Amino acid sequence: MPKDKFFKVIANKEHPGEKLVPTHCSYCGMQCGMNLRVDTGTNKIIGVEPRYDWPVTLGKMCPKGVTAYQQTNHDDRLMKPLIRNDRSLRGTKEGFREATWEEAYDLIVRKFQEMQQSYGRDSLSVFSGVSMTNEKCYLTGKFARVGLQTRYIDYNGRFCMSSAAAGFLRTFGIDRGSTIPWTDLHETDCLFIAGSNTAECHPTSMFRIWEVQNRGGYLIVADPRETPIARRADVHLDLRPGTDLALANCMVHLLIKGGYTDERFVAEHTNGYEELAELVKEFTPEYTSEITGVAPEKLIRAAEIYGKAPNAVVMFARGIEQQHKGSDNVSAYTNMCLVTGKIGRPKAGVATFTGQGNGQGGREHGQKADALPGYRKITNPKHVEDVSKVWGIKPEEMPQPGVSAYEMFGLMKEKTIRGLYLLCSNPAVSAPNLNEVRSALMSLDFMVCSDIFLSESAEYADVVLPSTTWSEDEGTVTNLEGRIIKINKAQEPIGESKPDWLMQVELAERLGRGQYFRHLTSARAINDEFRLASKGGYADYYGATWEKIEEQQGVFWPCKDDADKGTPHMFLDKKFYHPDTKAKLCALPYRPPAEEPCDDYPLRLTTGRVVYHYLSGNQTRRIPFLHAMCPEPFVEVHPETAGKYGIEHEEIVKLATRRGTANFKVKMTEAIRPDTVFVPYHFGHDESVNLLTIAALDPMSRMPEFKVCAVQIHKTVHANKKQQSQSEAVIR
Ligand SMILES: Nc1nc2c(c(=O)[nH]1)N[C@H]1C(S)=C(S)[C@@H](COP(=O)(O)OP(=O)(O)OC[C@H]3O[C@@H](n4cnc5c(=O)[nH]c(N)nc54)[C@H](O)[C@@H]3O)O[C@H]1N2
Ligand SMILES: Nc1nc2c(c(=O)[nH]1)N[C@H]1C(S)=C(S)[C@@H](COP(=O)(O)OP(=O)(O)OC[C@H]3O[C@@H](n4cnc5c(=O)[nH]c(N)nc54)[C@H](O)[C@@H]3O)O[C@H]1N2
Ligand code: SF4
Ligand SMILES: [Mo]
Repeated sequence: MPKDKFFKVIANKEHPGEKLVPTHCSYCGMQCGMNLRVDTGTNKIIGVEPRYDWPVTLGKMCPKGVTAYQQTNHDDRLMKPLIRNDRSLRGTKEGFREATWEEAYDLIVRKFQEMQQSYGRDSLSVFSGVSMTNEKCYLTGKFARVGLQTRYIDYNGRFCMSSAAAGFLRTFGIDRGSTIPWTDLHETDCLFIAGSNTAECHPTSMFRIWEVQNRGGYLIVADPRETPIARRADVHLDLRPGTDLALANCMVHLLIKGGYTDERFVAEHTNGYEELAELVKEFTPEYTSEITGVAPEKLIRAAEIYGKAPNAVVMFARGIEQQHKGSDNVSAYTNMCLVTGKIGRPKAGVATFTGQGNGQGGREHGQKADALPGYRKITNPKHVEDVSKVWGIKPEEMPQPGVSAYEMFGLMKEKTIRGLYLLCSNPAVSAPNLNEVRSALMSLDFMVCSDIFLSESAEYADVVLPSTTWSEDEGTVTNLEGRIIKINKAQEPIGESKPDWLMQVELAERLGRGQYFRHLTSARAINDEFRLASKGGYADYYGATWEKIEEQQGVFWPCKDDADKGTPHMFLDKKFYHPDTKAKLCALPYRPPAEEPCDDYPLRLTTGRVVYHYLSGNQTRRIPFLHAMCPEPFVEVHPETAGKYGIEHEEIVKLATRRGTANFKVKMTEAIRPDTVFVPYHFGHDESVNLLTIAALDPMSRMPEFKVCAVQIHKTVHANKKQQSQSEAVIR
């Protein structure tokens, strides 16, 4: 396809009567390139084909991506607003009636105004998500602060990218998820990957990872489970969940001991080396082995490989980040790049596997409790002034910072927060310690939920608003590299569904705040304002126009103006974003997980994903192929552990923590440590593993410790017949 046709609709010559709309997948941060196939008679999406011309993924897609199009015209789509007429049925699918948009808006506006009059502006809250475009994420932040005038807004990235963000901000003074473009990855000499199940969660990165090994390079993987990448790794560091900080400190210990440090780089471009060198002295392979359970020889071999590699990339994901010391883990692993000087040049650096499609852009433009567009701080008077100017408000009208996602539920329970506008997230499945979260949702006076399907969280709502899918609207998304890309509209919104930005503009009008929103009549108009609002911030998108995105196959931020082509490689000039331009080496003492195993709760529970489902599963559980491949959750148990408890493969067991219990079918596997069990979290109601997880929060990032808590495992008599018979189906 000629480049100038990059995101223009093209005729499908192979299938007359069809057109192809170039866009990207709705799901993960890879944002694989795809063409949506649209029937030109009905103007409906009917299929998909990969886009070979997309440089990041080169025509690769995973099972979720090839079926993503089936969401758009799915029978379960919400077509009209719903109003709850029976509050006693909250927490169930029952008790709703269909309504017109006017009725729904009237009710929302009346309730919101009543609550704010009686209990103050901050009695309302907004909880959002980053499966939305930058334009929607930006507008949601503005809608909370200017439309609703509340301080309480936070989002699901708090459960996802917040530790990476906090760690990178501390180390570099800026938080761009990858310091290099993905197109460099396969050319490096060593990949050190910690806490990422890349093959299942970012599958279209795999061809680059295998290519490193095919070229004679090395792969080191740190994961308690033998995931597909761990299986093929040159060294698998099979650590106990929650012990990464010791492992990372040990790597730095061994890099110093082996003489692999770059003294000149350390002296000229970093601070804190002396303190770090002192701290890591203690982390000998033997001592670290006691904490992590990883054999000392493996630790030594891993450090040697990384140390000797001319170029290397340290990569990580939620395995290390979803801990109550996740941001310390991020800074500690990043120390490896800094002490060896393997950063600030092509093919070397650090990257986190950003989770959601717009996990990067969505965290930069003001959905966080303390952040404003362009990664500005709501506590910085200059930043507030800059953004207030763009928004047309007085700086003193800017609300104060709010609290983090999980903490909002605490405020709901104590009735400080009384109303919730939830969009693009399903916390009744995905938040930790669900018994608490579900009772917080029950305690609300009034709740609005905008979604494409009736989610488990929508079951708690008083009004449900039907939103459009990604394929029925346009805008930009920032992928896991930091590359801003364009999502294109392939069909008109189904039924009466509307894009979230339009709901907010219309609600603002009815709330008497129309003057700040009514000029925003399209995604394009929002993009213009949002680029301006980001101008001069750390995450400067001002120069990333839609035209430039098309011309260059995406634009890497920062991109300051028209002449700026963007920044694929970070720190090429060895200047970091702290005032003295130096990166900070962080000396971070080891701390155990918030909840260690004990006699009563003897095992470690960790949670995560499978390739067939996405997050809370509200989208993927409805796709027939994905459901058939993985119809229910399971618990991975090592045969040795199973033997100890007299448990068999495919038997239903009960898991119990200090917070709750849930039953799962056993998947017996040697690919997990005997002291650890694993459950994927994509399922709702009593199948949610989050009934068990702990909400211990990282003090810096406020990330909950999804990745480790203490658990009991019990044999069950097959009392639950229904579940037993359902469980005949295949597990993965
Ligand atoms: N198929 C699929 N792909 C996805 C998603 C999805 O839901 N499904 N979600 C997207 C999103 S939003 C995200 S955030 C990413 C998540 O991507 P990942 O972080 O790769 O996924 P997880 O399965 O949560 O966890 C990764 C690994 O961490 C390991 N782990 C657990 N505890 C520890 C620990 O203490 N230390 C270390 N080093 N490792 C540990 C687990 O065994 C697991 O293999 O995936 C994205 N892609
Ligand atoms: N135990 C455990 N829990 C976890 C994790 C873990 O590893 N273990 N991981 C955490 C992580 S990394 C994440 S990212 C969170 C994610 O958790 P959630 O935020 O719950 O993620 P989703 O399932 O993507 O929820 C998005 C919802 O919005 C809907 N939706 C999709 N597109 C749109 C749109 O354009 N507009 C609107 N209004 N709605 C839309 C979807 O149907 C879905 O119901 O889960 C976290 N929870
Ligand atoms: S790897 Fe991620 S973006 Fe690519 S097709 Fe799969 S879910 Fe979609
Ligand atoms: Mo995530």
